[in-house]
Amino acid sequence: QEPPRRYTREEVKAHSSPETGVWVTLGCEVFDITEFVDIHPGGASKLMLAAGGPLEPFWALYAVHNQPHVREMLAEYKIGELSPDDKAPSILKTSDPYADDPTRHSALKVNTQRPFNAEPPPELLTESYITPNPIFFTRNHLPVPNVDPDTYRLNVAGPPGGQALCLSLDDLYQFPRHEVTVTLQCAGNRRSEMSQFKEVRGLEWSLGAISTARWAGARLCDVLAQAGHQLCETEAHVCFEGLDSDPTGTPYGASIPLARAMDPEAEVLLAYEMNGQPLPRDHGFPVRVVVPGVVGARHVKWLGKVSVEPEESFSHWQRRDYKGFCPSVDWDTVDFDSAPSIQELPVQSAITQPKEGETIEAGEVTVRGYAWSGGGRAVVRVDVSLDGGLTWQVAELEGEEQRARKAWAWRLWHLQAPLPAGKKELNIVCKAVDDSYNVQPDTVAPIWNLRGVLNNAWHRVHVHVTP
Ligand code: HEM
Ligand code: MTE
Ligand code: MO
Repeated sequence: QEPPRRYTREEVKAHSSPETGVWVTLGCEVFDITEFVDIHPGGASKLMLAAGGPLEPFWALYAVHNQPHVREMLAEYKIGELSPDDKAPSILKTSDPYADDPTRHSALKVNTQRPFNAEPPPELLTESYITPNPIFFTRNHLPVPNVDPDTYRLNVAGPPGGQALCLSLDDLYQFPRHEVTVTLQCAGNRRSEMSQFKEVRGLEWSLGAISTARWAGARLCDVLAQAGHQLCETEAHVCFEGLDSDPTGTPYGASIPLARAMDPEAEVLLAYEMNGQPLPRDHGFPVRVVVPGVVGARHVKWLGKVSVEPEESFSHWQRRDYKGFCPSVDWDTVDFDSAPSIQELPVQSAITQPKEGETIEAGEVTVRGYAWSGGGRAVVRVDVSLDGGLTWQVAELEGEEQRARKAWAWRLWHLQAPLPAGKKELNIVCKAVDDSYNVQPDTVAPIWNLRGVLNNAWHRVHVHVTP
């Protein structure tokens, strides 16, 4: 084997544009990624930030790169190694962008630390109808901004001839206070079951990327009306920007249709309270959007800006993520513009007790779980099978009654049933039905998609029974 070609950091630095070629380093290895720039899944402009230097400071920010398939991809572009006597660069000493993140509850099951993504364990998730703030699932794409409530301002763009608003927290408190109980679910909830069927790209969420809180705040329709916005005949979207941003200064963003935002019955909130407390930092302090019945990604946290636009938000997370595709679409053929952004979610349910692989006592079994549907559709029934789906029993729904067309929060449910004598194992399955009679598909196969979103297949748990 030949010794690797050696380069100095100066030489690497001289390759930082498409004209000279684009080189980067990782550890002591040098890569020529000129050909990769235009096909980088995170975009060429982000990748170019690292051109001519080390990847580490950027990959520290995007943990998505700490995966084998990313390392393998990079390995193809290796051209050599740094000279052993070349001094370490000063850029590596850049401060950790996550150093200021809040401390978290130790019960949370952490999927990634930076950015912080974590879910409550199943046994705590359905312990209470309202999820306690410290164990509410957290889905951050970026470092948590530290917002001073005294200087905080929410910018609301006005229509032509209207009134742009610049609202302090006190200004926001002047709007009628509205409270609503809403379940928030990430589109990636239960992704790990989807990736067991076939590899997907995304965080390995179990069944806990869903939680419920009592939110209080100003109604978005009241704030928009104050700025002079009205419903219009032409297509329009309300775009939100967070105060969290990536190294290019691009904020997290998302949008919802104007018609939903202006509908008082849709109860879209600019929330400043979660379960009677100011929003915790991880959940958007001091103000976040809450869009009942709609995928978590549109509930923009640390809200900085609201505007009404003729098109959906141009954010990566609106246009290049959080969309569903046919199972045959792969990363070479995917056309993100061809699919609508996820808004209302489909009917969902999962078993939180017993847990996969658990051993239970003979005699009787208690099965517990949650059920929820998007768009305000109520859960009318949860069916449970103890024999893999051959026969079914109806579970008992608990928790608050749901309002017709405004069933924003989940139902918890349980089934207590005698066990057939002599059974050594059980295949427990659950499926919910909503008030449009939408049902869940029985397996992942027909709904599998490359991003691993929208998994609402029957949830299955296999347990052993002691004689
Ligand atoms: C996403 C590779 C450099 C920012 C990705 C993905 C791959 C990748 C394979 C998709 C990962 C997945 O979804 O599983 C690479 C390689 C790089 C590189 C090989 C170096 C040669 C960078 C740099 C930045 C960056 C320097 C930031 C400044 C991003 C972002 C995403 C991404 C923002 C999207 C993350 C998301 O979907 O949430 N990259 N990347 N990448 N990358 Fe990179
Ligand atoms: N808002 C901002 N500003 N930044 C984010 O990373 N993540 C979104 C949404 N709002 C996000 C955001 C996603 S994908 C989800 S699922 C929910 O917030 C999660 O909200 P939670 O962390 O309060 O559970
Ligand atoms: Mo999400």
